[in-house]
Amino acid sequence: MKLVIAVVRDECAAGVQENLTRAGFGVTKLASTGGFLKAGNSTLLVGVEAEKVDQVLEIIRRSCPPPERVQRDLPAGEPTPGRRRAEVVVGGATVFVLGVDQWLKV
Ligand code: 2BA
Repeated sequence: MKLVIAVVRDECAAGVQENLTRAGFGVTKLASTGGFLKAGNSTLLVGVEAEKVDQVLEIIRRSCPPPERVQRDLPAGEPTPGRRRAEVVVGGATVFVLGVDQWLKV
């Protein structure tokens, strides 16, 4: 059993969630905030059998616009004091796949 954690842009979160649900996967969407840009994003939790992880990753991949490099205004203060703009990657998804010891409904 695995837990897929995917951080995606808010704009594509609903599409990813819908496509995962249509394909029969359980998904939970959490509102989250990126530490660097301090902007809202979405974190999706998907509990899934190990052999279906690739299917989940493929749905995430095709539901999010591909990553691209853009210039963005940075929020004031740490961790980049004095810097106003930076090149960052937007789009795509940042994905973690974790092993799950137990999956229970109690
Ligand atoms: P943010 O932390 O707001 O980062 C947004 C984008 O800014 C990153 O895109 C990256 O291109 C750039 N960036 C982040 N930290 C940077 C730094 N110290 N110096 C220069 N540029 C930096 P992504 O890498 O695609 O990350 C998108 C979002 O995924 C992140 O939003 C954060 O919410 C999450 N994330 C990324 N890596 C993570 C990690 N190792 N652990 C937990 N969450 C992560």
